[in-house]
Amino acid sequence: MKNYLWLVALGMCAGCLHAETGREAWLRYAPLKDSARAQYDTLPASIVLLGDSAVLSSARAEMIRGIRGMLGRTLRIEKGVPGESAIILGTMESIKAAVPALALPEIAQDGFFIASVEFGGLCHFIIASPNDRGALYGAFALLGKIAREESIAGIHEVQQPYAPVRWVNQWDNLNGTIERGYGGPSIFFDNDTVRADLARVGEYGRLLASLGIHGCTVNNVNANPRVIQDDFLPQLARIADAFRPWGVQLAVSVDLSSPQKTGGLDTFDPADPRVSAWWRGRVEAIYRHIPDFGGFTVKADSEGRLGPSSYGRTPADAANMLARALRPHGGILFYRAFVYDHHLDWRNPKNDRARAAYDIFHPLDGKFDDNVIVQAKHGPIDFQAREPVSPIFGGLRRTNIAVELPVMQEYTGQQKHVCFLMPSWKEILGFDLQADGPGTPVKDILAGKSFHRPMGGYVGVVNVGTDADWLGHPMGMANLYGFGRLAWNPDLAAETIANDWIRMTFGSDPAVAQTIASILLTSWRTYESYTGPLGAQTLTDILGSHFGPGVEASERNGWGQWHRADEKGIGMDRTVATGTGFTGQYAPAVARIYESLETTPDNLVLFFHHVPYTHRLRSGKSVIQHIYDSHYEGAERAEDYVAQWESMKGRIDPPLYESILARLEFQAGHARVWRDAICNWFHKMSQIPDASGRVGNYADRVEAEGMVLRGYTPLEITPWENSSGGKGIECRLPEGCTASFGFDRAAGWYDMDVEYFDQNNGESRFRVFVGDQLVDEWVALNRLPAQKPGGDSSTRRRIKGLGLRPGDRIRIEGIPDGEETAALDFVSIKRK
Ligand code: GCW
Repeated sequence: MKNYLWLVALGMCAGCLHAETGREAWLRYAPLKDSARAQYDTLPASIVLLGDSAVLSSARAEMIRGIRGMLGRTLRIEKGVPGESAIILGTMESIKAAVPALALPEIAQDGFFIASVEFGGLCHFIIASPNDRGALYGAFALLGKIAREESIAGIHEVQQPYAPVRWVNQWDNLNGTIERGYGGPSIFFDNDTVRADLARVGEYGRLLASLGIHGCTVNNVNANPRVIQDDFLPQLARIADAFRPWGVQLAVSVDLSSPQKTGGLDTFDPADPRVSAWWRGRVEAIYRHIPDFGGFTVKADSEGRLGPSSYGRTPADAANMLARALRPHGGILFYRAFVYDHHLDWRNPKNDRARAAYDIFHPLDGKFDDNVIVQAKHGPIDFQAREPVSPIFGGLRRTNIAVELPVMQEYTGQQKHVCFLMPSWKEILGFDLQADGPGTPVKDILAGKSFHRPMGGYVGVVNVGTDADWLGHPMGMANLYGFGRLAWNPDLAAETIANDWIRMTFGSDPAVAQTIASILLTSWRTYESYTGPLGAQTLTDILGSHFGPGVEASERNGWGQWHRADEKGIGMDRTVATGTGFTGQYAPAVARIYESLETTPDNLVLFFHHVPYTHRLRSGKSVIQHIYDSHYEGAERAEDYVAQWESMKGRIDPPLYESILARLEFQAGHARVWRDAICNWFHKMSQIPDASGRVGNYADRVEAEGMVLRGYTPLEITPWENSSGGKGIECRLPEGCTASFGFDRAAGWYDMDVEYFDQNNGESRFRVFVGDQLVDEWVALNRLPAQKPGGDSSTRRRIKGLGLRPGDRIRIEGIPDGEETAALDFVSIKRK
């Protein structure tokens, strides 16, 4: 008995030790199976580091950690090249000095050379780079190959980054919240100070380094001026210290009005010498604390942020003033092209927010200093599920430029929905802007190749938080991994990236790999199809959370995310001939495609043209039928992800399996909320029926407001389309309320969905009874961006396999909590 208990305890403990939280992400270094391990038997037993920087030491430590984890061997540290085979790690220069006979290739900064070479009659492994962090990247690359069980026999490989700049931004506020962050509070800040414990910052630096990312702007672009005040600098220096061993440079976002807000000046005019002197002083102070400081990111004249326009100056005036302060220290200035007027008059059909970046920045081309990078979102609006590539990338030939990509899925499901963005980013990076005829794809412009620029590249907005899995959804990390891989090599296929990520995160079970790949690789189009169709943008509540449906939220206000849907038709006319003229910002060959309704691809037709609902797409379908069909197909695919995942039971670490299952179930339910909101809105507006008869017909549903209510009271939901029938019910009695109805269909097995509203300002409890029997109970605990019943909070609880008979009474008990009223929308009962 005793022994038995002991065994159970041991089993449980081993389980705890190996429970997957997602914190290790793709750097788990899980032990390989014996069969896979054998191919690495020839790997040397010792490691030599030629050099002693912190970054090189990380490379050696990482090699030891990875080999120990995956192969169960501890590499022996040697001081000089030993008389036996060794892994030799260092800069090209140091390796050449130690082994002059060795021929090494020419490699760009951050690139590396991994080779098994023979000298002195021994077979060694070389990892060499022109710079320290390149050697670290080489170490990660070699370990990645082993983790993916790839052969390294006779390896002789050079890898170089496609673009010189590969950074990330975090939108963390100093109070510890994160703007558009969905993975918990900040790992950097809390309560207006830098956190005492920066362990997660070091771990984040390691993840970034493993992808070749070398810079991180840590605070919100809506910047708090305090971040560069004297008393904050020693704190910032601690963050830089945590990043440094991983070759990640620290940068901060600055508020351009700081000289006036906190600097004691009566102006922040970039042309005023007192202002530039103030900034020079700040920059010098920063570099005294952080000698390898990376630079500044600037958001100005945008969404209420002050900027150079206050003084009639241009973004170039402001950018250069800051860049000149940074230049003597080697710093870079990222100036965001997200500059637009959010008080546009929507009544004027010629107004168009999409034009803003090009209209403002194109005339300034050639006026930015060489250590300025203009940082532009990938599309002309804002991280929508689909947009055309921003014409700004073809419009700046004498300016460094970087693309800003949303790793955090602000407009693509906020990591509550799986939405793997590589297929989207591949389209963007591969898109040929034809600046000089064919041959200027975005990836080449960013790399500086097209227009011979010294700098340029990639900035991912990531917003990791303190959640164990960093982003709030284990699958969300595939976007960070993919961002880094594409920034390094935009020619990688989305499939390769997905497969590599899966292997490193979930192991080598081929069935697991196939299932997850099939979910990931279809997920962006799935999300697009149940949210914003045909380039109409995400159709979310743009005035609030950017999460649930909000068809009209973008219309008739100054934000300019209009899609101009009315009784007759939908879409923005952005043509030169009759619209806003936006298409004219592209080079003629591209402009021609978008200018004509006939040649514009269906998936962007509503971005460029206003058409009647009856307009026939190139696919042959009418616009309205496409809207209906795509939403039904998308919601069905989301449902299918649940089934696909369920077939993985037993093959994945149980807690991880369950947590992903819960998220996929939420997604499938929320996809249905999206489907119904969008379809019903367009149905009502257009008065055109769905050819398949689905829209508006929900035979399996019982509306909550139609049930027998005790305590519950009916509730109008706004906007109406975000709930079934425009209404729900709420309970304001602390002791709880009930809603019940009789089941009158044939006896059999059924699945029952209870659609309820889960807000973040309370934890209501629900219990469901069939007759007197309790069949399910739960607490509304999901972390959703919602404070009222509606499209952001609508959540499905699926109770599977209920045996029901005619005459059964089904009763739901709700107990409210806090501001949350245990609100219900409907119950749907479907035959199994
Ligand atoms: O889409 C908007 C977001 C803002 C964000 C802004 C930007 C940081 O809603 O939260 O502000 O984009 O990119 O500056």
